[in-house]
Amino acid sequence: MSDDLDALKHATLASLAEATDLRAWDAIRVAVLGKSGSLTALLKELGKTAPEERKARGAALNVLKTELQAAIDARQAELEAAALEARLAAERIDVTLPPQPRAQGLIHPISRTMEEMAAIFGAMGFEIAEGPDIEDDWRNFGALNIPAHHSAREDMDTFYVPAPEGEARRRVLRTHTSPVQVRSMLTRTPPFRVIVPGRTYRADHDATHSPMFHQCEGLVIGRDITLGHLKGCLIDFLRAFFGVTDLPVRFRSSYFPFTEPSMEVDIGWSRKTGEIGGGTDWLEILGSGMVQPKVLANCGIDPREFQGFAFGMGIERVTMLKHGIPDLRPFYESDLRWLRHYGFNPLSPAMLHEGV
Ligand code: 2NL
Repeated sequence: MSDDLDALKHATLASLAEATDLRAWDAIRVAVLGKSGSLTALLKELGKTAPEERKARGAALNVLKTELQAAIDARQAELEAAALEARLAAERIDVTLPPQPRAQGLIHPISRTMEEMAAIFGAMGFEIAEGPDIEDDWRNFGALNIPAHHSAREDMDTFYVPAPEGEARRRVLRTHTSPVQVRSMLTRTPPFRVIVPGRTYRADHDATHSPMFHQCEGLVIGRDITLGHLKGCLIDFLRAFFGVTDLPVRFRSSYFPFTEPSMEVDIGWSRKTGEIGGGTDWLEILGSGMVQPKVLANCGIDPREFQGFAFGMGIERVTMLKHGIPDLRPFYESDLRWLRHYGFNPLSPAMLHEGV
């Protein structure tokens, strides 16, 4: 092989070896075998070669072309395989890695209890009623047959709010959710069932009382509502809420100005272990009674035609009992460590199961 062909062969093989990607490889291919490539140019010059050298030169050029074409093809295969390997490595997925961390954000135990109550009473046909935190004295006390000298009405317990511009009477921060039930009786047509979860306010503040706390009250009004309905409804609720199907429930005679007869409701538990439904001790859990006829009349319902029952319970208290939370104060402190410990994952099967 003549020197120039030998030089071209070695130069091409060397640059092919140096080409590390297909772009560089293609540049070499075009520079050698392309339309204006160096080997193509040599082939074109064959016609100008002296006739006695033409045959040998042509044969040498053809051998070189075959050789270089083979080298170029082989390098292409190598580079394509390397590119595929690199892509497979880059796109590799480790299916054994743990999944994405779960969504952040937890449901506050107060919210969870209110949602569970809404789900249980909702299944019994109750609607949720809401109303303002600031009420007038009549809706909070008068309509409920709470006398002026009643302890809950004294300045000690009630937060007063100045009368609005142009009005004579001061307002109160509702001391219970009952004014919402008063509103329900005034605006709804019996029969109806409502529960009223919400914020309430009392001016006592110590380790077991917060000036703002939460209640859930309920009210059922109909033509033939009896104490039997009250008992069945509350027994079913308490067993569903605490998840104990044979939970012992006891009704104990009591007094409230807005119900007659009135009953406090106890559940069985163990004072020693705190286990709900276990042990031989009783724990007061809610207050209830048949709505006082005067209260029905105050709220525009004829007590000769309709009667009903009502009940009320403290959300914080039942939440602490259900989940073994020992202290009331952290409920309102937004301490992330407490919230992470007692909060609920909104996507957990338990939360979805509650239907809330
Ligand atoms: C308790 C006791 C109770 C009611 C609340 C009520 C409301 C109206 C009429 C009649 Cl508008 N009653 N509510 C009745 C009995 C007990 O709550 O210990 N709450 C924490």
